[in-house]
Amino acid sequence: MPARNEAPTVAANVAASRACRYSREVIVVDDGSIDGTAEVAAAAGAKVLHRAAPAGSKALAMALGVAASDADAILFVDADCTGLSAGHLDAVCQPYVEGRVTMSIGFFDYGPFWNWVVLRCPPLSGERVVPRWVFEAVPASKLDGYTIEVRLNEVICEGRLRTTVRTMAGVQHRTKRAKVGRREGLRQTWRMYRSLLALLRPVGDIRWRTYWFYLRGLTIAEEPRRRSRSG
Ligand SMILES: Nc1nc2c(ncn2[C@@H]2O[C@H](COP(=O)(O)OP(=O)(O)O)[C@@H](O)[C@H]2O)c(=O)[nH]1
Ligand SMILES: [Mg+2]
Repeated sequence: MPARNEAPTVAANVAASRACRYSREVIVVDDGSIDGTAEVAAAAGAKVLHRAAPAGSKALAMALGVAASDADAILFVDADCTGLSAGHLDAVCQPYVEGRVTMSIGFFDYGPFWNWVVLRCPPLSGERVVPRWVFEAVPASKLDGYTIEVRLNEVICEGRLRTTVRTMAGVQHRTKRAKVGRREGLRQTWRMYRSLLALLRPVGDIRWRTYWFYLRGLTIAEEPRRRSRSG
């Protein structure tokens, strides 16, 4: 669980991750948080690691966490999720544990229409389980901030491996706007999307057809029922 200044939400996400039936250890990698994230995470039962470098990096934080574990599979969970439960994470892990897919991903719940769209888009979600070799197949030179999810996708797609995606009903995250205010939030969001777009050819090295390979290996899990049937 990479975490940078996520004190309001990290404890609940550590609790959900610890209660996931497939998790053995919850490792939070902090990057110089100044809001007590590390202390809150430790109090919630996580093992907390600190990155030494001055600049934050989600990708390098994840790499440090993976290196500190000997697990065969890694479930990544962002520290800023809201409404996340162990049941959501169990559901994300299950297809992987049963050997049906190499990568299983949970998406935030954007409502019926947007869920339909988002489940079919290139997956950027941080909530995903992969075998450790998939993470380790990303070269160190490509471990760069928010682009890590695209790099994991690249390993899966170029290997023609199977992915499943599902909506995690009721799960959202604290937006950058909520965390750092409107102006700074917009700036950070823009920088994140700019770094993602720059990965694509001709600027970057990701082939457009990678998405086609992704779709060919994709299974979309049944979308959650919002209302239970009466009677
Ligand atoms: N350790 C560490 N975690 C980070 C860093 N940047 C983002 N994160 C964490 O990565 C997760 C996703 O980041 P976030 O900013 O929410 O990205 P978004 O959900 O795509 O808007 C959150 O748990 C962040 O706290 C970083 O530089 N270092
Ligand atoms: Mg987030």
